[in-house]
Amino acid sequence: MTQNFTREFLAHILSSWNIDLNEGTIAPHGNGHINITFLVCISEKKYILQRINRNVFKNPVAVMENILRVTEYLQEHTDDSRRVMGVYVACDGKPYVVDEEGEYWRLLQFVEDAICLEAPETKEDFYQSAIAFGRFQYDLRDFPSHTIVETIPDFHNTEKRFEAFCRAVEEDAVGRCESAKEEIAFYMSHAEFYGTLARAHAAGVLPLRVTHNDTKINNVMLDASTRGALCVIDLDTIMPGFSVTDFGDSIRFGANTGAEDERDLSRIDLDLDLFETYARGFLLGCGGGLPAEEVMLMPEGAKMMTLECGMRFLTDYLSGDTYFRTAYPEHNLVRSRTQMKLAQRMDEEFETMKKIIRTILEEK
Ligand code: GN1
Ligand code: MG
Repeated sequence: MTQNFTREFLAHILSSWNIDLNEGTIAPHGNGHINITFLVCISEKKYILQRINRNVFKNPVAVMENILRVTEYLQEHTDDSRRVMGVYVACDGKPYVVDEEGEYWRLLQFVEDAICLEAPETKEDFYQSAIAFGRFQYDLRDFPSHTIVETIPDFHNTEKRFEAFCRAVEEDAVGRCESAKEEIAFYMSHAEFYGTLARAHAAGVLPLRVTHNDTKINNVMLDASTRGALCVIDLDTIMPGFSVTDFGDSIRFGANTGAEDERDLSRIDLDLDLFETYARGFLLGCGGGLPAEEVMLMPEGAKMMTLECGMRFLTDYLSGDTYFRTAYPEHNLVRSRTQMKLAQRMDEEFETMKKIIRTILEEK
């Protein structure tokens, strides 16, 4: 997995797209937990170069085929090149390049005059990100979902995530269970809740749609001058899924008053004003296309994504940090604690969240 990213090596990779780094610059870019990202500048032209994480994406070819299919579909439905982060096809016609070590690389369009935020700076920023994700959902409403490969099976199957978590606790592979007793007990105590969305799906209330599945605000580009919604990025996890988990993951990340890896839990809270703001933007972006009984499950979606993500961080901590990129040994434990605090606040405010959604629906 470890590769030496010398300039010569990266220049060699870029040559597969017929790009000459000779006079250009290349530097690490962004804050993703999974792939490795570089910004390439050649004269005035910029590109995003990424190495795909093969530990996470076992079938990188399918990931790229999904992305190519979806971006081409979206491009056909818009005249604005900044509305879609397109993929560059390499000289051999493929949307990726494989290096000598079998690692997969891709080159993406750089969206000009756009910004990407780690947290909303204003309520309007969050509202715009909601419009972007809602619109993404809406734009793909007629996309043939059966042509999308499920590149990470059961990605948001929280019951399966819980099983994996229980196995990690049982195995205690690196002897860390003792240091996470309270957190383990918390995620165990919600066992009954994890099947809620699957049950709603089985009951016909929650259909499978084409969803993004990683709807953090840092996966949205906003116009740098107007700060209006431009496009959604990081399309690795486009798969069939539920609208309310796309909604919920945005709340988990963006309606938290603190960062995902904040150590001071007194800074973590659920901002109900941001919750409402996002709900309004998302529903507007969706073009009123979601039935009321589906929309009413948005609070469940928010709580599910928070518990699931917290459980995933904790599973990774207990397994020795093999999945998410970490900066220090307890990083994943710290992340699982912020999610725990946020989920506790969601438990307390659950009826308020329900009421907010009901009110928005009644206004229509
Ligand atoms: C990962 O790559 P990034 O940072 O956008 C993860 C998401 C998690 C998120 C938590 C493929 O997303 O599922 O919610 O970290 N992506 C994958 O910050 O596992
Ligand atoms: Mg990302």
